[in-house]
This record gives sequence, structure tokens and C-alpha cells, in this order.
Amino acid sequence: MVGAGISTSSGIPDFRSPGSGLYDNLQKYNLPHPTDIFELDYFMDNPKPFFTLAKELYPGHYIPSPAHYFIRLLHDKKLLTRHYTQNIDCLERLAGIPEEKLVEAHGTFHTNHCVDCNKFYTKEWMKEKIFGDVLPVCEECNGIVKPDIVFFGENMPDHFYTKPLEDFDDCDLLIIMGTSLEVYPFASLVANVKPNCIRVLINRVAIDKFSGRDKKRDITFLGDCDDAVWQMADVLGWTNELKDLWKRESSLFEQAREKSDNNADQEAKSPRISKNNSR
Ligand code: CNA
Repeated sequence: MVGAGISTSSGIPDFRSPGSGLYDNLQKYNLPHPTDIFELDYFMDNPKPFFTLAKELYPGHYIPSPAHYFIRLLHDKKLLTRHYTQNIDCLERLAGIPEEKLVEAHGTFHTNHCVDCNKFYTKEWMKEKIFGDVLPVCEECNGIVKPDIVFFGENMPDHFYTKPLEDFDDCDLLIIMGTSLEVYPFASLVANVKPNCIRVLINRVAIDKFSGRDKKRDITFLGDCDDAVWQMADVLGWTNELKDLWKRESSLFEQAREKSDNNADQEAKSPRISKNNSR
């Protein structure tokens, strides 16, 4: 089970870290309250702050961290039952964790729907709107099209409710990384494992709700997720494998990113027709 802390070393801020977290850095959006950016009612009145943030967070800019590749290694070695994530950055998919092993509890930028008529739109369609600074408006009914990110008060995806029933009874080690465990119902999953399952929390700061819960089986590693996975890789004898995987994949992403930056530079030099849309 993971949260925003596994992606901070990739350059994506979390929500709640004082100073660097998104909630401390949303002044430019003039929100009455920081969490309004993920409130559906606020979004329906004023979708611009969300789409400005979406442009910053949009998948494609960031490269998965060693923590993501450690989870990929667990999968490659057939040790991963499932990966439950609160993150919306799609870095697990980029790290090669297959869709059937993922529960993206708070949704994803991968798919998009009209909030009024529910028409589906592809991620390529949405990306063009977001990066063109154009409000994504439904071609059928003129409603706003929203990435399938779960906003406060919205239902979680169906598999968030079905997969734990398959997974948690059989789980013999629950690794929880980079999360404040503040957001429910996701946080409540930690209680779903059987009493003999070891639970390891890896986080920069202690989480009261977790620490001391059950001293016989709960372990807290206070520190960075990447440091923790390198240490685990070391004791498992996987250091070289993790290093090779991380280096190989990261250099492929760097090459792709350079190529796309060069293409964007070329495009910027040629005149473009404005695609501004009014609603
Ligand atoms: P959070 O409440 O911001 O908590 C993150 C936790 O991670 C904090 O306790 C930090 O101390 C800790 N942390 C930060 N960096 C590291 C690190 N390198 N190593 C170890 N610990 C670290 O975020 P949660 O994920 O718990 O909250 C759930 C929200 C955050 C979900 O709804 C997400 O959609 C949302 N979110 C996602 C992203 C993303 O997709 N990358 C980014 C920001 C927020």
C-alpha cells in the first residue's frame, strides 16, 4: 500500500509535508481551502485550478523512483499479490507493474469521462486539451470532461472494494510506504490483514495511527522509501538487479523525454493555429 511519498524523489510533491507539500503551495490558485482543488462542487464551478495542477502533475514528465522499481521486482519475482496505490501519477504503470496487479484507489489520468453524460475520452485527447490550456468540454453535451481521478465524495473504483476480499486474507507481509494514512477508506485497509501478517510502515515521519498498534507484528522504518528499498534489496541479495532495472529504465525515459522536449521546441518555433475553446 503506497501514497505520495514513493513519488517525491521523482519530483512530485506530496500533500501534507510541511513546506514542500502541495497543500502549502496552492496559494497561486486562490482556493478558499487547499482541499477544494479535489472537491467536485468546487470543480463544477471553477475547474481551472484543477486543470492547472493537472498540467503540472501530468504523467510523462516524471520518472519512477527506486521504490517503484522495487515493487516491479517483487512482481517479476512472483511475490507481489497486489499493489494498492493512492497515487494518481501513473508511475506504477510506467515502472511496468501490470494493470491486473494494480488497484489505483484514487483513480488515474489514464481514462476520462464527461461529468454530465459520462462519454469516455482517451488520455491522448485529454493531454492535448490540458497542454493546450483548453478547458476539456464534451463533444456530445458540452459538459466538462474530467480525468477519472477520485474527488472527495466520489465513489472509489469498483475493484477497490472487490480486490481486498481476494487479497488480504492471504497476505503474509504488508508493506506500507510513503503515506500519512490520513485518507479513508484507503487507510482502513491496513486493518484487513490477518493477525499473523507482518506490517511494515516506511515513512519519513511516524504515523500515530500505525505506530504501537501491535508491537509484536508491526515494524516502522523512519526514513525515505528509496533508502528503505535499497536496504531491503541489499539483505535480499537483489541490489544489482534493482540497480540494473532502475538504470536501464530511467535512461530509456530520459531519452524519450529529451526527444519529446526537442519536438516541442521544434513545434514552438513553427506558427500554430490557436485552439482556444470557450464555454
Ligand atoms: P500525504 O498525506 O501527503 O502523505 C505523504 C507521506 O509521505 C507523509 O507522511 C510524508 O512524510 C511521507 N513522505 C514524503 N516523501 C517521502 C519519502 N521520500 N520517503 C518516505 N516518506 C515520505 O499523501 P498520502 O498519499 O498519504 O495521501 C493521499 C492523497 C495524496 C491521495 O489522495 C493522492 O491522490 C494524493 N497525492 C498523490 C500524489 C501522486 O500521485 N504522486 C501527489 C500528491 C498527492
